[in-house]
Amino acid sequence: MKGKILKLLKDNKEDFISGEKISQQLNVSRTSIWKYIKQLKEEGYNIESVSRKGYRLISSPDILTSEEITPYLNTEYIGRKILHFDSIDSTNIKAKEFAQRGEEEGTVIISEEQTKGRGRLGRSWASPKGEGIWMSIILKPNINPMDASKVTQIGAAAVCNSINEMGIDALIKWPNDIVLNRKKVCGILTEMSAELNIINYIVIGIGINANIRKFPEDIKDMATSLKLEIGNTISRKKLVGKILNNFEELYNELVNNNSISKSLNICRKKSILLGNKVKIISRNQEIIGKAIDITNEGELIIETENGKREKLISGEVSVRGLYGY
Ligand code: BTX
Repeated sequence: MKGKILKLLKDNKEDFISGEKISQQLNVSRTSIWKYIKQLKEEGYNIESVSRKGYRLISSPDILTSEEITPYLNTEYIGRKILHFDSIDSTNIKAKEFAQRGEEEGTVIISEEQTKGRGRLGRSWASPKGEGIWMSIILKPNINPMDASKVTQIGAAAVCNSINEMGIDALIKWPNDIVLNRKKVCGILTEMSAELNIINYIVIGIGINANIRKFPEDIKDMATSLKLEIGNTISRKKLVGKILNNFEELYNELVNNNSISKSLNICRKKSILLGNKVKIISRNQEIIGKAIDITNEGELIIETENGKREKLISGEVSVRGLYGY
């Protein structure tokens, strides 16, 4: 009901809408309306209330709730349910709990802050309050568990496309980073629960440094935010909407045709690695060579100095000048 009242206020932004009208349209008592308006005000909505005129929405807060993101969505199922938190340990941890308990595909968990944001291999992810996009999408694809890493490529393509649509020229650092001016602006963490041949669920966690103003000392040379690079505060809700829209389109290709060709075209076109000399640490082994291509399965092909070609499914990649190599 709160969402419906908010929608009415948003649709009537130019004018006051009377309590009576809201009550008639939504079939809810005047007292309940007053309670919901009070809640909205507590969430940061600036609502003017004038007796005999009614209510008027002056401004909305910068929060990533379902009510704020839905107007930007054109998806069928991705993000149609958004669970929003003010502060939690990690959206991936929360999403896994929900998925385990039967939450359906497409549900998105978003938090304004993460107190234990996670990167790969137990590393941590800085997630300050209200300055980034910290979200996880629950997926239940009927694909082979061996193909789960393809979801990371879909996520990288969706985020890169969306940032590009905002007029910012981000690039993809295979397999799970988006970089801007050679610094990391987004990281993706895909986790899965599976049995031998069947996936129970996949959680794809996306962390975007949207409006972060200052980074901790230990990562300030490798990390950046969209705001620091372009000089403006960006609309987090608009960007979330774009990411979910792009994600659904690209993910549908995997689910319906067992292919990620559209995502890979973006990953190849926007790759910061292809054509460059790279160093990769994969399964405790260090490989130096030239990044040649990304296969249709999403693996990176490296040509070493002795002409041997290696295919990698994941790894820690550095390029000269990027992250200190
Ligand atoms: P990664 O292992 O590739 O990168 C983690 C490394 O990146 C850290 O060790 C640190 O050096 C650096 N780092 C930490 N925080 C930041 C930051 N905010 N910006 C840039 N660099 C940073 C990448 O792992 C995957 C990150 C996924 C984060 C999302 S947020 C929503 C979801 N929930 C959750 O707990 N994780 C994911």
